[in-house]
Amino acid sequence: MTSLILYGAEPSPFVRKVRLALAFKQLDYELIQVFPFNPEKPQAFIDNSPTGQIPLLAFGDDYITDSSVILNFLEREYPEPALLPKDNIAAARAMWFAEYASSKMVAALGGHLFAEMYLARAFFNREPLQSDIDLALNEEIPEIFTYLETQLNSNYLVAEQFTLADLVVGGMLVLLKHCKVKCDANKWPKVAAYIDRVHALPIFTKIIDEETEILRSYGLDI
Ligand SMILES: N[C@@H](CCC(=O)N[C@@H](CS)C(=O)NCC(=O)O)C(=O)O
Repeated sequence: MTSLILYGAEPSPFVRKVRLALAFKQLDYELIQVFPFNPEKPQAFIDNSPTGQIPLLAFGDDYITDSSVILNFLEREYPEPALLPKDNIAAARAMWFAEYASSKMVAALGGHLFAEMYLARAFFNREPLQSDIDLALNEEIPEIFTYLETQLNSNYLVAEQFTLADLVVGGMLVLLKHCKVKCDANKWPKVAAYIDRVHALPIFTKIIDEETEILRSYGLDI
């Protein structure tokens, strides 16, 4: 079987997205630690990540950049178990939620909340921007919860089955867990139950436990 090497670091939500997909498809891989802001990087990463961003996946001698492209590749190369439903409209809906999570959700939960709460001091050597944290908590996250509440009509986001949508949305919601931010079940009952349901799945419990341990080892109060 062709070897898989993932270049990246656990705190990245885009790396988590790929790790969850690899776990879902039960694929073994090696994780080579790359922190984008650390100038010391493996030569293979420097040569094959044109943007310098993580994650980067090596599939044998080939390199694939960008988490969405990597997930698309994994779905084509390893079709079972499937992340996309067979129905084209359901598949498009799953891809939409993955896109929403990778843009709108990551900006709020990753950029404004997690990065400011934890990474600012530990990695960027500066004080957190409280205005960004407040924006995320008071405006952006409630808006995301309200949207998701309107979209949840079964246990999962699309086609009453676990899909790409739940993998990526659930993956981004792990940022809230790390930040100890809970969804108010009185305001958003479906979302609160959904978060508990998805995060109780074995691929999520494993990654949440691993990340918690790693982030604590960096000195973060997770
Ligand atoms: N669209 C990219 C975004 C990846 C991304 O933004 N990675 C961040 C870490 S979470 C990074 O490498 N940042 C460093 C930089 O932008 O120079 C993907 O989905 O893989």
